[in-house]
Amino acid sequence: MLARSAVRLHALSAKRALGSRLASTKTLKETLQEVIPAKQEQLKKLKTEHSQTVIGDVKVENVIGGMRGLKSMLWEASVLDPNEGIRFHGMTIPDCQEKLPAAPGGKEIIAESMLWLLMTGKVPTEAETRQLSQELAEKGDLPAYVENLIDSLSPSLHPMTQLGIGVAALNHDSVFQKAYERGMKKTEYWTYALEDSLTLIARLPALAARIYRNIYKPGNELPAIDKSLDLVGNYTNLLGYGANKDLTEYLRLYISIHGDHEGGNASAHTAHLVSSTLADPYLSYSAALFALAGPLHGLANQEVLRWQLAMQKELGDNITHDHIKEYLWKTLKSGQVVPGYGHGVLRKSDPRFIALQEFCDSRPDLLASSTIQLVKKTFEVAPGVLTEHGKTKNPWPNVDAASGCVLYHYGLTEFKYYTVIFGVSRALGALTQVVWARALGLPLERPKSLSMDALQQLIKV
Ligand code: AMX
Repeated sequence: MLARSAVRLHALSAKRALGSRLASTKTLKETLQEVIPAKQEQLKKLKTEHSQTVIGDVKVENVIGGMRGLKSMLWEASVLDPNEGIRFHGMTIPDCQEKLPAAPGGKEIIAESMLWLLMTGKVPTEAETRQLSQELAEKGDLPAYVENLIDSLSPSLHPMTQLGIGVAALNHDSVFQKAYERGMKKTEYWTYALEDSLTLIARLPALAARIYRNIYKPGNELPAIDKSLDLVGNYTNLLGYGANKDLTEYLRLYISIHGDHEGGNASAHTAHLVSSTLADPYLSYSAALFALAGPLHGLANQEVLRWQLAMQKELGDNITHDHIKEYLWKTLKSGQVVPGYGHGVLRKSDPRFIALQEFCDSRPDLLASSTIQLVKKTFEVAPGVLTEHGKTKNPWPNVDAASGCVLYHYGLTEFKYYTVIFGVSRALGALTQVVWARALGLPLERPKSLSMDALQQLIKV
């Protein structure tokens, strides 16, 4: 009964959304409906004609080395080149900056235009982008049961733990889950996965901002979702920084270019693995957030700032390159990693780091900031020190070498919160994959594991 009424509600709300849109503008769902058949056909051809074609070897180092470099997952939205960095459906970050629509009055890419590109492989028009913003804003309010749940959590609970809990609880309203219980057809899976994914993305700003308010600004009133704003415009507003147009533009850029980084990174892979069990998008993305909460992954942006502030505290003002060099060696000799440097795949400076540096270079206040200057100075020294240290395969900065420091400059100084912003961003790519995995009918993930004895047996052969 409950299942049927939820599904009816889903159909009704879709109809209502369709009714209020511009008649000539296609929705994201309609555009996906057009592009899915060709991709299904492409996969069918790959399966029938090339299932047995060898594209690589499995070495012992892959098995004991965290599966690095093993080509073993289908991921459509983006591909990471070790030297060139990320490409979203073939488009580099500068391509996206040139072609994807910005917010009215803004210059930077917005989450909606990036989401459209990731989902469909197409550059959205201005009208399509605005319509998606409107659709997300209309779905953006948090249900009362999630507000109550988040308000009941201890403010000492890490913001990422709270975010994961909130996202998992949103599955109370999962239309995918309800339709599955009702017995939907496999061909319908992706439509319900899309509906849940859009609702989740839409609700993330209100959820993430509520966590911020509860922990850092208790007693502050949370504004209502502004139906005329884009997703990140609303997020900054809810965080209480809406008046800072530069911070809003920074977050638009950061959230868009950080939205997907192919499939093998721990959070994206987790979402894909969990959703392959046909767990709904909320549960799948909640699991991903707990992978993101690890210091070798998403927590790095908080760690970079902690590391940099400790350096500033120890060395005072007027920090020279030699001071930084010494501090880097001290970090390395104490057995710690230098946060913000190195990468599992990249072998050059991360183009996302470069895009954030360019953002800083275009604003005098950021150029004059001692925090941002220290990021730059560290970048001038760290690759040399890490190369001399000789362990990391990539001595160059990743996106997190800069990301938190810009937030800090703009007054968003609660760095334990930074990974939550990463979590809002990565939903774009991870949920795109959840939708496509259902559209393509990808199976349950189940790689083969081996014990050391079993591995040795194989080596003997
Ligand atoms: N500082 C010191 N040592 C480093 C290092 C760094 N920044 N990066 C890698 N190394 C070390 C590794 O710890 C490893 O040492 P070990 O042999 O004693 O275990 C060795 O170099 C080889 O590692 P690698 O193959 O170059 O890297 P990886 O694929 O195993 O790990 C990453 C990649 C990102 C976890 C690692 O470079 C690191 O820990 N960087 C610092 C943390 C960080 O910035 N993470 C953010 C990543 C981006 C993101 O998810 N946001």
